[in-house]
Amino acid sequence: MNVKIAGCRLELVEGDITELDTDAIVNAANAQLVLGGGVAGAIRRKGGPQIQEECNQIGGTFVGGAVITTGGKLKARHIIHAVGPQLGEGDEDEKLRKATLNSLKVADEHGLKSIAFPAISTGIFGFPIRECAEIMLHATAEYLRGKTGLERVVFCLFGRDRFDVFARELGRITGVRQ
Ligand code: AR6
Repeated sequence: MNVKIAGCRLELVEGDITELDTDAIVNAANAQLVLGGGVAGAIRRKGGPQIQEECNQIGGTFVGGAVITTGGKLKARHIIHAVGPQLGEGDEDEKLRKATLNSLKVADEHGLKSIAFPAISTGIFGFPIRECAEIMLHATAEYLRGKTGLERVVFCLFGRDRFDVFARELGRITGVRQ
């Protein structure tokens, strides 16, 4: 599913984010920047040890923050490590919104043209998928209506069910149905 928002293509795909060749892929990180399971585990396995070493140099960031490393051996040249909230810690919606906006900002600051997001916080961190879709898609649409050099933003969803939730939510926001 594809829509245009202020000249930028916003795309939904189903699959493994570590296979994508966007300028950056976003890692669903923790505040310590220790690559654990889920998306982070796939990045660690396919990208090689260099990514964790770069994370160790940075040391960590706040919940809602985003930092950048190289993509190691991955097709994507950069990884943007975005820290989403854990369900139950408080102020989750705003933290997820900030994690999305800060990732887009970091991409722009580095002159990147394309970025791919997973559904941050909806795996090990336990945040509900529908609310995630609403928050991340709204934040992205809002960001793209401002000044940006981004040409393509992808949401890469693991499994048909999660893809369908994002597709419904994107349809609701843009009025486009597919
Ligand atoms: N490609 C795309 N999406 C994926 C992939 C993949 N390869 N693998 C999982 N997902 P999670 P979180 C989906 O757990 O909830 C780690 O230990 C998954 O189905 O990766 O933010 C980190 O180090 C779910 O919908 O991230 C942190 O400590 C979504 O990606 C913590 O988990 C996010 O799941 C972060 O937890």
